[in-house]
Amino acid sequence: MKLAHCTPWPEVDAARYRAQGHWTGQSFAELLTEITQRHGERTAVVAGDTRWSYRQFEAQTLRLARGFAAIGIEAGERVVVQLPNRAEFLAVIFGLWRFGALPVFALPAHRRLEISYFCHHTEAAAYITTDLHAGFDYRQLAHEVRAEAPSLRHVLIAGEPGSFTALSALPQVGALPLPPDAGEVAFLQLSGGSTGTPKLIPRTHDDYLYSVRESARICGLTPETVFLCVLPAAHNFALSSPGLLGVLYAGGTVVLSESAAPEQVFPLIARERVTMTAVVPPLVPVWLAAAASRRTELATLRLLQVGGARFDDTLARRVEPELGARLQQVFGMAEGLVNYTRLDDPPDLVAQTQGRPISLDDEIRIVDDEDQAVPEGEVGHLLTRGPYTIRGYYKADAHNARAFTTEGFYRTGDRVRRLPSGHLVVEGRTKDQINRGGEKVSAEEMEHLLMAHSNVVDAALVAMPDVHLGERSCAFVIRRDAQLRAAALLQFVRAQGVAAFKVPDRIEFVDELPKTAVGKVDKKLLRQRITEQLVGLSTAIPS
Ligand code: AMP
Ligand code: DBH
Repeated sequence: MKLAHCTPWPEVDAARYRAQGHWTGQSFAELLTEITQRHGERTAVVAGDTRWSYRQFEAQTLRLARGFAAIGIEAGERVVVQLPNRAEFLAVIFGLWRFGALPVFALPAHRRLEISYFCHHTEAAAYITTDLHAGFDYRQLAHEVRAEAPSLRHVLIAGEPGSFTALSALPQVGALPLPPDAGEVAFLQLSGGSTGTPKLIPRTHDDYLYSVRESARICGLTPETVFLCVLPAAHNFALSSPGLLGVLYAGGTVVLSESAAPEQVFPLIARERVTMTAVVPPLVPVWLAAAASRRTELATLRLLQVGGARFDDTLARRVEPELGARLQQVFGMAEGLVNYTRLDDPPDLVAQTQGRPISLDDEIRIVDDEDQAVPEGEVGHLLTRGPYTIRGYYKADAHNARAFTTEGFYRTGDRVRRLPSGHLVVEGRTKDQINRGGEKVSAEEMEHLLMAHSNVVDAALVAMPDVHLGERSCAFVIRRDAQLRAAALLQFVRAQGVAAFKVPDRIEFVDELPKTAVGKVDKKLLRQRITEQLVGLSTAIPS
């Protein structure tokens, strides 16, 4: 691991993962060369009007790699990538990987505060984004980011560049540096986080590709697989479980969609003969409702993966009868560990559990508050360590001391129980986060943004139940004077430049925040309070 501020696996463990064949020494660049040799004329990527064979895809990545090298981006340098679900996303990341530059994965929803932070924190050399997407002009964002990020030497735009440089117009160098070593960090992935600032996750070629290969095997991928990507491509689920990378590894076809709405997605499934896709739980009822009248469009769909947040078992049982596709639950995390229900699991396990780990070498501990194992079958905190789970976040020493045990186990912040079969059931969480239908909001990050307002004395963000998203966020706020209105406070939060999904769904002004015996804000009580209030509302107002 050459990238500074990363915690490598101890050499004994690394040696074992290599000896077992988990870490093969192949980098992403070498993988692409190999799959292109094997599947050259098959279709690799379909997005909008773009349709690339593996050979064309490889040529695109090489052209970009030569361009990046020509403008002076070097191996080991960080490049913030914020692209919608278009073919360029894949060409850019493989282009960077070709000579060992490191993508830093941002989401299209991120705004000035987040992108500037990623650029700053990673001392990024470049920021690659798009022109327009979902009604938003990313070039405007790029202007703001560039003014705040002194390390940025380049802003590159996929599409109409405005005053920046177009990805399609990069100069070309002849010779490229050699591909990186597979033991090095390949990219920085984003964590949903539970702290004041987002945490970045250093993943190596070796560790990530192990999870990708095994995921492809578990999900039965073949060159005939046609995978539809409707979640943001950079999301760890869509990228690697088995996602875009797993499908490319298997020689299948990746179809990228910028929309997840049935009106756009169902015709695309029919046209491209899509066989599998991955969604977050809130999309399922929407697709089930649409399938009632347009199921014929889903005739080729064989596997629906659902993950990112807890999926309700009643909905789970409707998937196969109503969509005609088998369900697979996926419980994963960008830090590493991924669990799948297996294709041959009995229906009850598929409906009621979040699956079991990828690897026999995924070590699982389920413990109480003192880190002691709970009796088998009981609920406890999930700790994990293994061949593709990080040992530390990037540049986050103080947080790492809390997020990992001294033995290197990652404290997932999830509460789970384990069945005799090894399957895990997610029962809740201890991390201070709101899981808004798969989109994670760190309470502390939003509390800081609320408290930056001169009229706010204190703020606490908690989850409140929601029929569509599972959870939404509610901010309890103590204000200095009653002139401050919720709408103005929300406007203040937005104006700081954050992803819309993080902006509180509700504000409750209060005179004080309840405290626990040790003097911390009692969030359990706040969650209870807002839940009761919402139940009261729904019974008081006839629907
Ligand atoms: P992150 O660490 O930001 O990648 O988010 C991963 C977290 O998402 C996990 O630790 C869980 O809290 C949550 N999560 C992911 N998949 C599931 C699932 N299938 N059921 C419940 N929670 C999930
Ligand atoms: O929520 C996640 O982060 C997630 C869900 C499913 C994930 O990272 C994954 C699969 O790999």
